[in-house]
Amino acid sequence: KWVFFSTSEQVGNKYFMSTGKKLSFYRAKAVCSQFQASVATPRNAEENKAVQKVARDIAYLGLTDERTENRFLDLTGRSVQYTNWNGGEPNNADNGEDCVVLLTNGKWNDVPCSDSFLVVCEF
Ligand code: GN1
Ligand code: CA
Ligand code: CA
Repeated sequence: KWVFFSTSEQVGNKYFMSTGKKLSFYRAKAVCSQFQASVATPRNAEENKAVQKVARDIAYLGLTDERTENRFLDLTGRSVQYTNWNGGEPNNADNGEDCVVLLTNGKWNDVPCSDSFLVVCEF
């Protein structure tokens, strides 16, 4: 199945690209893996800005606290240094928010992993 990546942003040797499609987190991971890429995980403000530019809507980031509540790990299982939570987040609303999205203002919010959001991969 063909997947087209439209916009891209480069920071150092990292490229962020979006397919423009909205998927659950599970499917977002699968799409990025298919290209030996991973779901975008900004490590600093510059990378966060780059993902914000690529994402024309609310987009998944490659972080979850599904293993231990309120301990957000990247997809390799490491804890992260850089975070950019929106005010009041993460709040694990309805006891069921273990995935993370980048809002259009660049801030982060935890959301249910089953909800569909834009896929941004990092290469
Ligand atoms: C949204 O719709 P509401 O208010 O129950 C959001 C939460 C945020 C909250 C902030 C699926 O929840 O993650 O913490 O707003 N839910 C979704 O007020 O985006
Ligand atoms: Ca959670
Ligand atoms: Ca939330």
